[in-house]
Amino acid sequence: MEDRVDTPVLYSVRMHASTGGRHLCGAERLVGAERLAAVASAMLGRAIDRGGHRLEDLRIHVAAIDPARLRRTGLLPVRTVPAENPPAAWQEAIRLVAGIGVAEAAVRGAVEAIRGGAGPNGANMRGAMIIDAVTGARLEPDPNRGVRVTQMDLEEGIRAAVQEYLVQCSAPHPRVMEALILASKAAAVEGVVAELCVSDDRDYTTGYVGSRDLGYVRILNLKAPGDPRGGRAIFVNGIVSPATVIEALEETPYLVCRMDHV
Ligand code: WAQ
Ligand code: MG
Repeated sequence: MEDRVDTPVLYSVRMHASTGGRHLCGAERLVGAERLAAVASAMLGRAIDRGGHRLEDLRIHVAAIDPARLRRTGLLPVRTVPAENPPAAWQEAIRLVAGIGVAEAAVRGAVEAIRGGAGPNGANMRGAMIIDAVTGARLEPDPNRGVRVTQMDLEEGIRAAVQEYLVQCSAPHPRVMEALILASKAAAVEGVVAELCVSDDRDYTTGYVGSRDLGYVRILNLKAPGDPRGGRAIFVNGIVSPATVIEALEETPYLVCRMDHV
């Protein structure tokens, strides 16, 4: 599924825009030198569009990636499961995740946390909960922030094919592509069993579960329109230490470079 390769140097490009210390928008890519200027400029444009006159601070950080650390993996295959309402959708999510070796109590704990606001004060977290697949214990070092999955992108050569694939899947929204790239990396990290995600956007009601075995399974109506609660749970097995898994999720660059299923 995953191997080391020699590729021309890639750069991690990260943008973060804020106002009064509050996050406005962010983006990140892994690109070759020849595309750096275009990608940074597109990020700047996007932040200006989103932030308008509220935009106070914008940073773009560019860092070369050590080719020896780069991992390559495949895109998870996508399918969509309909559900009539949130209770039915959650039941389906729990059934799927419990079906691949996560203790049902651990999944239910994650679901309750996401529905109630996973941070200590009932707010949404910036990152993901890390949950022991057997005991259900929360393992993320900072329960306010959670663990941010970063350092991943599509290899430029398959971007158009992935876009076309998502149109065929009736899911052309750019946020699906972003989530699918994140989920493809998370699923490839050793020690990760499954991921569960609900958007924190009030009117985006589709969520997903992801894993190497399940693929990327979109679940409709995971929450009612208008509900601002969202979150992510990443279930880990005890074989790899949590610190190692977290380090890989946050720091190891992954390039999604294949669509094995198409
Ligand atoms: N790493 C870990 N957790 C994150 C990250 C990240 N990079 N970004 C967001 N989160 C957590 C955080 O708790 C958010 O509140 C929550 O996930 C949801 O983030 O196929 O839009 O960016 O139609 O709102 C799924 C698409 C969209 C489903 C998910 O998530 C589909 C989405 P959001
Ligand atoms: Mg959001």
